[in-house]
Amino acid sequence: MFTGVLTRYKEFLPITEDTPIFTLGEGDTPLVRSKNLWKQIGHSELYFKLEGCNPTGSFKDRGMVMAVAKALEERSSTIVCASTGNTSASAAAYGAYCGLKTIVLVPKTGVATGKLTQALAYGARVLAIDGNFDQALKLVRSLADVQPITLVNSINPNRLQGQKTAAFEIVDNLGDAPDYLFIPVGNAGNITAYWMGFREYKKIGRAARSPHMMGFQAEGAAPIVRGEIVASPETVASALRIGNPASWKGALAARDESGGVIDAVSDKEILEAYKLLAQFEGIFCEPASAASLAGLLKLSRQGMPFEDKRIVCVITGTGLKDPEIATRFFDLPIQGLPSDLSTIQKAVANA
Ligand code: AN7
Repeated sequence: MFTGVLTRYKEFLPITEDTPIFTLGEGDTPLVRSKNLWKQIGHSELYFKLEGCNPTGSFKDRGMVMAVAKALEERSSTIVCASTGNTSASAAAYGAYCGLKTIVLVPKTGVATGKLTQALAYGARVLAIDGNFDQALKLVRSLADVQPITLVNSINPNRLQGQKTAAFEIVDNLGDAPDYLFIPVGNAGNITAYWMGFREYKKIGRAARSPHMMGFQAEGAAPIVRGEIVASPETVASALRIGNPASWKGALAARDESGGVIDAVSDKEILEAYKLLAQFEGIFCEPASAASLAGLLKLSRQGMPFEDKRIVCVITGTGLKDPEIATRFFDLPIQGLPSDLSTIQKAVANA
């Protein structure tokens, strides 16, 4: 039976007798075996963890359910976050469910339409600032310091606690950790959370090993790869437009402790992977999510051997979040035709 992450992984989470337990259906997302692309990647045993199947369409829900449960426990009445989009959609949904006032700060330009629409639909106050994500995060941090508001960005440790459950699920599904975990990196919360999850499971013997953590930033927003803050992060993957990640140190620790890498992929590589996922695996994700597969393809082409290796690519959010990018990039040839059988027959024959 479906339980949600708070119930399923209660013993691993900061849950007390006073923590309310609820779920909007987050977690227990599919781990789908690659049908076609594994052949291009050194005949690996390749899986995709479909985090777009969470209730608001991204992995953020795992952390949000925990952060909002703790906010309720602390009798908070307002939650706030900065976001490139998905965090705001998730905060707005959980805030609505719990009767909390939700305030989200987003960059005025570049947030995917679907994400903004979600925040508005769930009834959040959306404040669009004349600045980027990093500036928005700085503002909400200051705000939460001076007002009785709960910050639900991933600097709230409850967020990472909830998000680590995705690593638990992978091990529970596969019977052990994979050899490699490929994951997009923006604010670096998710890679930090996965690493925490894998480490915890190994420590108690539920996993015999832990994976190499392979994090990928977008080239125009790759502060960790470059070793310096990026003042104006730019990439087609709007979710990853982050120039000063809050969990920078967590990402470095995940890389170094696991023998992994943090590398960058270009917009071209991201869009290529985005298309391959849709057209060879039937997985429509948002561009940011394709950074994991783009990273894997890049390393594979550079000659890294993956034969028989068990690999999981985390697909962090659904493609429906960003219909404009899809329409622009896929350049969909929609054929307008009269409602006439012989015309349709000809079109079908030529398809
Ligand atoms: C689809 O919503 O930062 O490295 O404000 O939406 O944990 O930040 C989103 C990030 C990957 C990067 N994939 O994860 C936000 C936000 C998708 C995302 C990331 C994001 P982190």
